[in-house]
Amino acid sequence: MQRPAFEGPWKLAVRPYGPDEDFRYGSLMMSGNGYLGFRGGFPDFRKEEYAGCIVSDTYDCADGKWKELCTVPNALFAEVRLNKRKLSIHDSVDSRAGHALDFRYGETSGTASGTDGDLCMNFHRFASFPHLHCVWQRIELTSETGCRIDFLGGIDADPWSLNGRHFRTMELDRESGLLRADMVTSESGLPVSVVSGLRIQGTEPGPELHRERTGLYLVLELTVPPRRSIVIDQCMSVYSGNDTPDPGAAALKDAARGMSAGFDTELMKHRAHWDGLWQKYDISIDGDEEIQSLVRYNTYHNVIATPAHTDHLPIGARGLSCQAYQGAAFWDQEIFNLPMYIYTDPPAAAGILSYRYHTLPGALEKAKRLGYEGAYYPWISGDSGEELCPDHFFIDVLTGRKIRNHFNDWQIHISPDISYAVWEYYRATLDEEFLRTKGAEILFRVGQFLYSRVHYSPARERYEIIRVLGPDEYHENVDNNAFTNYQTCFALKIAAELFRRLEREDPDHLAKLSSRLGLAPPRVAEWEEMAQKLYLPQPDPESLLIEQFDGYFRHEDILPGPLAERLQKESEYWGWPNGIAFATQVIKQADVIQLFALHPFDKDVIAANYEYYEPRSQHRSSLSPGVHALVAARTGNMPRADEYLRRSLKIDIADTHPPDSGGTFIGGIHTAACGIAWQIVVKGFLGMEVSVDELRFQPRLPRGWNKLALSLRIRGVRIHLEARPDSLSLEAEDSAAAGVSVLVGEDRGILKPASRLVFNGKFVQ
Ligand code: IFM
Repeated sequence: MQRPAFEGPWKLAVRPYGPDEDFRYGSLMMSGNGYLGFRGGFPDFRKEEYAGCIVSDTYDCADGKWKELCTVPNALFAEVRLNKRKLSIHDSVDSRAGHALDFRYGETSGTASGTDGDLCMNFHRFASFPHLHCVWQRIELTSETGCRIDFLGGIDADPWSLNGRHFRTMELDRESGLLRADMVTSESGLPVSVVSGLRIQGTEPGPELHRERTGLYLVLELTVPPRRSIVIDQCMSVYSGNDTPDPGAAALKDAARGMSAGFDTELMKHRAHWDGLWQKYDISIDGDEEIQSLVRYNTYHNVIATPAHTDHLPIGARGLSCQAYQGAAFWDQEIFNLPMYIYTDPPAAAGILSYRYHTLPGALEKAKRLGYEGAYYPWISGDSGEELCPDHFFIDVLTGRKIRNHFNDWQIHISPDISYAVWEYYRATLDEEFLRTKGAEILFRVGQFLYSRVHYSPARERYEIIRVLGPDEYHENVDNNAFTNYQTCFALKIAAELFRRLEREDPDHLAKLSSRLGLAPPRVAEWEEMAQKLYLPQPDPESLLIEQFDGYFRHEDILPGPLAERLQKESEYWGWPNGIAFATQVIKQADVIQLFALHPFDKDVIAANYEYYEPRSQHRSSLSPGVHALVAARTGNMPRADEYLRRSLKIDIADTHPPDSGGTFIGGIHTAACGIAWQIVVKGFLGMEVSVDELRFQPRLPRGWNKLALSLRIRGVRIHLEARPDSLSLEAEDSAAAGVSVLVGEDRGILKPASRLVFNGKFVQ
């Protein structure tokens, strides 16, 4: 396998192009903008090479099982033939041949050459940020000696699709010099249109139209003059009926606008937009070039996965890199992707949380269907908030039988996780308006759900939560999962706290909201009592260990390595009900360690549990290494922090997570791991914590990091932060907001508008 490597600070490249790696490189080198994801790959790639443009808000269920986003026809298809032979990266022997992504500007590029090495093709593609529906591609052909080539470019309307054909009708046509494809999706009946524009510089082509059953192209013969290049620009525009009532007309208009503006102008605007994004999200690290590039690369993928242009769509667990995981949100969204936005771009964060507000009806319906009250959010959530997680996610690869997992009905921590995120957003922004209009309803409805889900045990005189699935998905049907119980307690407490505050400060609003929700003060008193008496597994006084769930320590104690020897097939599912791990202490991912990422515990308790659980974790979930890095960094366990930081940041580049599990395809970009990159640095190495009244840091820079610089936006104040081994400086931009109280170690200061605070100390370990 050919591993991609960084070429300079902002470029990931693979040279030479490895055979049979089209799927991987397609994800790694993709370009995107939160509205669509255009997979990497060469212009002549078809479905066999996993070419695809995945468009948000096009959920459709083509095979009766998996609702997923559509891959739309590729309107940037292009093929070059020399002497009837296709120019292909797979045949390119030239040392220049390869594939790359400039992640500063989301620009995919590649070089392929003819078998004799004379004809060379460079292409360059970007999904525009200022014009979210447009993707551009430029192809340059050069030849030392000059040659005649056949060119075919236009719409390949038979895209790669994971679970069925998503278009029941498709019309291909030419209009006003542009090619268009108009489709209707199979199950949801959604109209989708793509339009393709083509311009060849210096040639008036007068091309012929070439029509196939699944494609419409322009064909022409071109002369490539010696030592000069031919430049071909292509523009694609895509709209669905969820964007506009007439997607065909919108795509035509957009492509025509783009063609008249031209590639260079559009690229300039696109780069300027990215410059603005990096001002918000960039983390600059001086002293470790590899980590620097990796952090930026992961941040890039977090950004292009996020539909920041709207407040009614989720961040998919594989972003828009492919259709795996149904283009849908899990708890990953709130706990892994969102925090970067909370502290750097509050409007984007509010948009993501508003999506959870808009999908409350789905969560209410799920709770009701399962016999509960309030909002039980779906484990896998698309546009509507209906539960997308099927009853049978995996199959038993040994027998071919379906496995009935209970991700959809027992993994209840999703609801308090969303409350936790609402509160984290509020603490950082003090956005009262959001809390009043949307956050309160989320918190109260989750409170109602939890109240109806928690049990009272008269024998033990405490509340308990039985029959759940915590973050470690190998152990289903467990009681009192520590993570779930702590999150539930927190969610009940903040819901009650907010209720009490509104009683004092905004009784009229509260009266209206409570009457709509059927919520009365006595019930809130019961939430308070429940939170107080809810069983929170405590550290054992001697070992300091917190039991992951009731009876976990009685399971067979074996480590993942030896356990793997029991596998009969590599792709076997390890978990409940009959996988090799379910009756053992081997866990799929951080669970008690995940608890430490969200709630404060004594350093000794964290250290003891880290020692215990870390070797027992298989890290089969891509969420796990990042959480281990964060917790280790925050507690000064620098060797582990470094190891897990690198491991988490390289999940996609080093391809550490197989794309198949228990017979289900789960490949693509691991967006949660990308999202946690920012958190590892800021919450981990800088030890940042934000409470309602102050901003705290406990910096511990890895050895070799000379400087760490980034920007935050806290309570409306933009703060530029610079950490060095012996100082931490915070500089606030001018703003109307009042000062922010800052605590660094034991030192306190007030950061006033347009001022700078410097703390000195030993901030390296
Ligand atoms: O949400 C995660 C889960 O924790 C582990 N399995 C994959 C999901 C999506 O990333």
